Amino acid sequence: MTILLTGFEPFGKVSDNPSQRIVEHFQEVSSDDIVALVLPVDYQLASDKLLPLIDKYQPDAILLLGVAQMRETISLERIAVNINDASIPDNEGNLKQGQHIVDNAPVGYWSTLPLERMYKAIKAENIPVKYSNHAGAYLCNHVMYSALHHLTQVERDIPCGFIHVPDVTAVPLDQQIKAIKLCVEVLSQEKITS
Ligand code: PCA
Repeated sequence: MTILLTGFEPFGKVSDNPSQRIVEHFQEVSSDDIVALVLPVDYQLASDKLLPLIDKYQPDAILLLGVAQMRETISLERIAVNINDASIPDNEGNLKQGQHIVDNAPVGYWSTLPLERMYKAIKAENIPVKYSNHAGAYLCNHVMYSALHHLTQVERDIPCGFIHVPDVTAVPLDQQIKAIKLCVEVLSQEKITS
């Protein structure tokens, strides 16, 4: 079982990105089952880094993480949309507004993660969690859309989706790590039972 787990580097007003800290935790505890890496907050580079890794590792599941600073809970994202549209540029200064991520491609993709089972597992531990209908239109949505589109193109039917974590003042980092561990467990169970 191989799970590809990603987070993001700092950007804009986020000087310390909890999604990066979560990925670093998984790198430190190093498990054969998890390939964990931090993506750049750069539209082009983020997909250029992520998509070849999907082909290289042929993971059984993909769990993409990022921070949504204004939210108060873990957010399980339901849908990725084919648009880059943000009020701030990426870390390379690229400002994208109202642009397709991929031309002539579907308007959106549903997450293929077992969201209900993840929700229940996180809720059972009293960690704040909610469903969210989409991941915004900045880098997080960008990588979620890009990964799901890529999997469709290469005809790989594996669970893939995005989870936003809140600021550590809303949910402490150890609780965030616990929530993501629970999601990894759900994905491992999914593989065993399928
Ligand atoms: N959050 C941003 C991009 C990187 C991150 O961690 C987002 O929600 O799009």
